[in-house]
Amino acid sequence: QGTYDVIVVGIGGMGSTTAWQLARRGQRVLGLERFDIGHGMGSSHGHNRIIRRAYFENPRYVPLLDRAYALWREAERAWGEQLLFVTGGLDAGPENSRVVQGSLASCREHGLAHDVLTAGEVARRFPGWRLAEDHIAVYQADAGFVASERSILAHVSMAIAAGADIRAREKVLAWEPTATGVRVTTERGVYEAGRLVLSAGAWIGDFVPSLAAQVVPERQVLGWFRTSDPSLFALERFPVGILSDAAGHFYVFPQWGIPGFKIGLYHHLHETGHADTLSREPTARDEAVLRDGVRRFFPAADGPVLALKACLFTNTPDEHFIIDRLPDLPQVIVASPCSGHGFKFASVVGEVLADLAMDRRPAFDLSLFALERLTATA
Ligand code: PYC
Repeated sequence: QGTYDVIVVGIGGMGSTTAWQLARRGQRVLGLERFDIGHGMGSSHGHNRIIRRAYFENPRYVPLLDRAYALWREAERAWGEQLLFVTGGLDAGPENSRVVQGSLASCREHGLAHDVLTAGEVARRFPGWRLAEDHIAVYQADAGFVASERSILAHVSMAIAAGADIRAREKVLAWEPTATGVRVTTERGVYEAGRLVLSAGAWIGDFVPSLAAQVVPERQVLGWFRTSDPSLFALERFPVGILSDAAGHFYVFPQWGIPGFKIGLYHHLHETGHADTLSREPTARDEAVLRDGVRRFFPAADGPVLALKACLFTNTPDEHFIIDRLPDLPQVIVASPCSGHGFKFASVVGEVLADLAMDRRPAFDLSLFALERLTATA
């Protein structure tokens, strides 16, 4: 029913930016989304996601972050709406924690401006935060958040305006290689293209069965809590942050979008399964897990719950991304499992995937995200 240069499967965070980057370069793009554009079944809903440059996970992400920041600003100029909000950010916890030491390592390796603050200094500068006495924090002024839901809508709109053929509520049933590229069969039609980008998030294992055992969808819950003093949680006074605790890593946001202070806990209740069957219905237990962090570290936000939303992580064994071509089928590019920390990179990943789909060499070292590292240990 149609022939394209590139088919993008999954029009969420990564797929929407990829479709835009390809369409603005004049590529004939088909974007296929199984749910609605801007849906609540995947990994990007709940309004916003943290962006931070002092990347505790690995300093090798920092060059990508530099480009991600620039591309978020470029998308804002093209679209005419703010997508990136700078609030400052704290990476906090015991001095020897991975969050603090990893953040400092990225600062040192890349010469990032930062302050190291004691718990008392954090409380004085940012009174919504109450760290434990033995905690310290790395403060980075240009951290903040990206408006994730708004970004998907903006990029899809810009992709369509640039000529992309975006179709939602169209589930992909199968794909197969052809002599010239790929054929994709959906519930509504059959399409061919030279290249295929699989950015299907938590469903990636359905499209690349050889990866299914290695990429694990996990249920994650976000909570919004009413505060006793909203001014403590305003954008200008409350930095985003990651807080290392015995319970795991809490991550927090100032009040924006849904009223209330927003908090999540990485790997929440460690509930894994297939993306179709993991519950998106929040429970009282979900609320209790988050409220425990609120009470201990953000006591002025211990008011009634205002919203709870379940979304999905897609975890690799080492929690680094997958961005690569399939080894035997180089016309097929996989970019999905972001292990819960991917959205901030969507702007640059869209550029990288467009480069790969157009056989251009991306400007970054992508070896951290290579498929080979997973198959080598399988
Ligand atoms: O990458 O900042 C992050 C993040 C917070 C929660 C999950 N990921």
